[in-house]
Amino acid sequence: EKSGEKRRKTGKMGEKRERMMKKLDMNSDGQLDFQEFLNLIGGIAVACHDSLLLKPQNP
Ligand SMILES: [Ca+2]
Repeated sequence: EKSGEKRRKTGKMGEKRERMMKKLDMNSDGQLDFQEFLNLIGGIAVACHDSLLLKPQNP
């Protein structure tokens, strides 16, 4: 029963994570190096920056 729970946990979540990894893992070594990590952070920063720009600076 415990192993079944573990399998369920790695199922959908693992798939989603794997897909994200493939997108971020540019040299396909299965892990994020510093440059790939920066791309992830950069993407988040751009998304935050865009959402900040949508807010009116002077109400
Ligand atoms: Ca990599």
